[in-house]
Amino acid sequence: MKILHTADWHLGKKLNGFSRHNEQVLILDEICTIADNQKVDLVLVAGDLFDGPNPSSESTELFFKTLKRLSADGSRAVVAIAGNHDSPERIAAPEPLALACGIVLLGFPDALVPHFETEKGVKSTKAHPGFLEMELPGVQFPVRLILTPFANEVRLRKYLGQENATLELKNLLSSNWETLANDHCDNDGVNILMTHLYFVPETGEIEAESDDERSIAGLGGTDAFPVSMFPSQIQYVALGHIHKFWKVSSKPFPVVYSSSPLCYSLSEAGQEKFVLIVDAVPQKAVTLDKIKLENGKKVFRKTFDSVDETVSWLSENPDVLVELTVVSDEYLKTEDTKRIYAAHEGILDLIPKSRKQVLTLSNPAVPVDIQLDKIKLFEDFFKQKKGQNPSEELKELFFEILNSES
Ligand SMILES: [Mn+2]
Repeated sequence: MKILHTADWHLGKKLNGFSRHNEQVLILDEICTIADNQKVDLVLVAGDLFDGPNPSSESTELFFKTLKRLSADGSRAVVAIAGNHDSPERIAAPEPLALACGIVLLGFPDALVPHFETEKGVKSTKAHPGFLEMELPGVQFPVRLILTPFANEVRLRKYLGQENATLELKNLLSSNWETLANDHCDNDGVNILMTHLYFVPETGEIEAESDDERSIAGLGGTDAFPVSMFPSQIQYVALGHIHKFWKVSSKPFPVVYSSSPLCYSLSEAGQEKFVLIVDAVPQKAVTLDKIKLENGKKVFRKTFDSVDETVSWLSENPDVLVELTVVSDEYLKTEDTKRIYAAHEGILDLIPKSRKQVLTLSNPAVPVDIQLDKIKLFEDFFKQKKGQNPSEELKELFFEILNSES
């Protein structure tokens, strides 16, 4: 059977105030086309479906349209779990409608999926809190899913004590997974685990979380978990949370972050984005295929030495999002700033930077002399604040303001 693994859609996400909605429409269309072309039997969406707990109607509509299309009129199963950005209640609310189409939406880690069956033959055959077994049309064996939406001390409060909640959470998850796997995951079916948490390898590389996700540990969230927590019956672990494609571990089975479909923060600048196609049969190692997504805008962080260089790069790369740093001797003039912004629609930020040493008020190069004339004082002040000389234009403006006040 073929499984499409995606995650971290973050519908409604803005980057430095830039709406990504139009890109999200295109990228989800691309994912639907891949699911059709690859003749996928099951789609897994590993959390952070929306960017926030109260998505707009625009994002909600896109979400349901996409799930409906992915479900191919009830002939393909679609399973989506809540991530840390999602409201678990809101994700779970449309369950009765969604199940009728073969779409499973899980909000809480202990959710129990009611029995469902579509006319085209997607059918639940067993369910426990956090576990679902299904029969799929054209697939000769059952697929078992251990499903854990984002879990932290808050969302699992009723199961955890007050002290050392993080360690308790780890023990609770691993013992729960172990029990579910022992009870339901034998060699007659395909056994998959999907969750939205931060996992790290037993040793070696640790992946930095993106700007967006870094704050989680501080928000009543969870620390990194080791991959050794997964039960041995599992053949593939579909993860969400880290926005970069990352195979956390490949033995004894792949534990993988699929990547988000778009670059959602500047720390993801330059990343390629993927969906994963997992080919699975009982008792065998799965095969994994990365399919690169093409429809998202590239995100860049660029530094240029002159305004001309900046403008020429911008005109050669019209369809990207970019954070610009422009290094110069003199502070950027208004006309320079205007020229740069006029050259491009996707400037996330424009950071002027001086070649000279930056002086600060706490460390001024010269003590302030109030006998100096006002223009000279303004120049010194500007130099201290910005580390550059004010332009003639700016000095003239200051002079004008001085005169108008007298
Ligand atoms: Mn995310």
